Amino acid sequence: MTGSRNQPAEPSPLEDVRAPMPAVPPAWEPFGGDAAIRVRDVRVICTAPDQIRLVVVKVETTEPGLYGLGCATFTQRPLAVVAAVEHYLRPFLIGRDVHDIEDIWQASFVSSYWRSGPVLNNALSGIDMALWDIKGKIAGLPVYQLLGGKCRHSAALYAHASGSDIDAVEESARRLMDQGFRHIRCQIAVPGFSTYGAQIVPGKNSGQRAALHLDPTEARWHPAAYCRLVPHLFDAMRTRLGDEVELLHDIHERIAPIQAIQLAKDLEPYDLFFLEDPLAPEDIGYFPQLRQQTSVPIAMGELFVNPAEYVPLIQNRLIDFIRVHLSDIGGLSPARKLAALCEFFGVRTAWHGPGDVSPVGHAANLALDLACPNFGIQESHQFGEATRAVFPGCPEIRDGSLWSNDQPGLGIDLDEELAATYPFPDHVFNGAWPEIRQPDGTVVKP
Ligand code: GCO
Ligand code: MG
Repeated sequence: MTGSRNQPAEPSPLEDVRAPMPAVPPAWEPFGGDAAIRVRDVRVICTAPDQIRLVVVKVETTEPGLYGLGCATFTQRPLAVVAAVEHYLRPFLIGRDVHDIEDIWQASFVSSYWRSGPVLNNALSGIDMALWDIKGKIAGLPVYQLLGGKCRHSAALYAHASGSDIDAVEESARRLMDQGFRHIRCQIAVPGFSTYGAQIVPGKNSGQRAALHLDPTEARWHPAAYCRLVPHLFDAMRTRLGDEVELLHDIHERIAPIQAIQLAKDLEPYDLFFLEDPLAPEDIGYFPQLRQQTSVPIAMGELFVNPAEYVPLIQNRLIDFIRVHLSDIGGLSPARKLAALCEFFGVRTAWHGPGDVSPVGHAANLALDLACPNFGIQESHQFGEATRAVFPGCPEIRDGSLWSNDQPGLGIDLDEELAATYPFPDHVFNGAWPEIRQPDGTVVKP
């Protein structure tokens, strides 16, 4: 706009816009100087040595022979994670300085605008853990040293006892106690129903059954029979196994919130180490009521994918153990912050560690277990020989504890040639979580 004839002309905003722009330096260039070690390529390796579909990301660097491995296993939707890494993260990350773990995580996280969720978090985890592995290799130090060093020599484990009746669960628990385990998760089959964690019949698709901890050919479920049976199981276990063993149970979000509150109260006399996933992630609003009504220690969170789910439970002191699945929250970087947050609220760690966490993911769990003062317990999985051969350096179970080697990085490798001989199996349900329904046909949560 020009001024009136009697006033000096004011500069027009439009003219400003049309004026040549001064040269602006680009907002950002990849960090690191000429000597930086950069991401040369990102590859995804899919393998199922024990019939469980595992996804591992390999970040290759400009330094010959230097690479890192990260767990990106989302066994029910593995190919979606592969696509997220190959189509989106790989081109986004090639050329970046491998040292910039935090910056790479933050930039990748927001680059999809819509964020979190198991697919994108697993993809991010594959990259993130691999970068920690690389940083350790460059430093010549195990990752637990980068995280502050050891607080303990090994991580106490809990193992899974299960059976078709109380005697069978006792026998299964005693076998584990004989192997040195002092923390035993007890799960019992409810006759005629597909109960989470119940005895798995070996045979066809046994790997998938091992991953899902249930028999996918039995598709019915009713919560009332389960809620009646479980207190009897723990009454018997406490009487028969004595007071020295720690007992745990996983509800696996199978029952209504008010049933979970009642079951927690019914289990109080048996002095559980923890009661796991009493509520589905959709029902976390019930935690204050649960907490007010029972002193049973609560472990929660293997299904969480977003800080908005877990931060309030910690901040309000509503749980005792945080149990997230590292790759499902985005990897080691968010998990180490979460562990530190938990420390200030008296919450202990119990990272999710089933067979559908790859040995690389177990190595990342273990790095945190060793370095965090507020470690609580680690879930164990006894990998089969085939998986151990594909992943040299897999953490070792001895005397009911998990032991790390002292190799730099995560201390674990992947034999790609051998991995390629174990392609993904064709599972029933394509490996997805099977539909379990109440007798009237209503779908139930896992
Ligand atoms: C556990 C879990 C697992 C999950 C499995 C889903 O506590 O170990 O509940 O068994 O069911 O990881 O794929
Ligand atoms: Mg569980």
